[in-house]
Amino acid sequence: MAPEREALYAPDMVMEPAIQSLAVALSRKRSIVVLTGAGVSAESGIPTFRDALTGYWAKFDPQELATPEAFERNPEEVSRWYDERRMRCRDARPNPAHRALAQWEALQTARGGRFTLITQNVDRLHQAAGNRTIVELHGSLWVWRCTRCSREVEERGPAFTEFPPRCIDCGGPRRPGVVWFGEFLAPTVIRDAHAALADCDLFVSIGTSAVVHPAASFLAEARANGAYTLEINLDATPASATVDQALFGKAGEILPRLVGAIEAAGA
Ligand code: BV8
Ligand code: ZN
Repeated sequence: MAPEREALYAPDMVMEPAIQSLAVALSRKRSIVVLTGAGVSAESGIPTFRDALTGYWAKFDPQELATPEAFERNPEEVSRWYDERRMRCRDARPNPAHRALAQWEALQTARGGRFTLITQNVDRLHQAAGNRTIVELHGSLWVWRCTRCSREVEERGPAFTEFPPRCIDCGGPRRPGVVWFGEFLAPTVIRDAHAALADCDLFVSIGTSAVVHPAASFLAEARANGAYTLEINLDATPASATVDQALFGKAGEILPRLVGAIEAAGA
């Protein structure tokens, strides 16, 4: 753990003074990059990616299901899993963590600063909360792509009635428009992420276990570019030992307080 940093846990008597002093420094940052993971959507009722799968899915490892091989082997089962997750997201609304990040971007932009939200999440709750500059690393659960003619449709309706769902143009099987393990991220997304990291003086990792690449390498990249690094997460992760500051607790509780303090500090 970097000597100058300290791990701060949720109890208010410790966290509050830290948030206040941190906020003054963060209010002066010129270019901010935030990386989010499934932990930011947890308080919207969406299980995180590595939460133990329940019910029928308990016997599966999500990492095994989120692959092109799994879809090849059993398109019905994989499309059913994704459609069940799409239904969970359909009932979900942005939580205070999402709203605080949208407020932070608006604040930073109003001050003439830069703010880029890089997300690993596929639920589009950051868009729903009002963030504008979003790099969607792993695609979206709402978009379904034909594996035969590549036609893409955004699906916001009720659960599919056939698995895999079929393409209305060519009848081909459709897959979720997400990036699976072993698949390459879109070149535009990689380009935008590295451009933001090259320029940032603050990097914040929120609600991610920091194990999936290339997202997991962004912290080191930002640090190498001289950025101050902060982690906000429920539990310690491989990133916790290298950030300048770690705040442990729920994103939906910490972020509104931090962004409120940043707003007050810069007023
Ligand atoms: C690629 C879409 C080129 C599908 C996902 C380098 C080293 C090692 C391995 C690799 C490497 N480069 C590439 C790899 C292979 C692989 C990889 O990273 N493997 C690792 C895991 C070993 N990467 C890839 O294949 C990527 N492609 O690089 O292409 C290539 C290919 C092969 C080989 C070399 C190069 C593609 C990766 C994308 C995979 N698709 N999602 C879907 O969603 O189903 S990733 C999946 O994991 C989700 O998107 C999820 O977002 C993401 C990361 O998980 P987290 O978001 O962090 O969620 P998790 O549950 O893990 O953690 C939640 C955290 O929140 C926890 O820490 C918890 O404590 C915290 N939390 C909970 N509640 C709260 C909270 N925090 C705050 N508040 C709360 N309330
Ligand atoms: Zn088609």
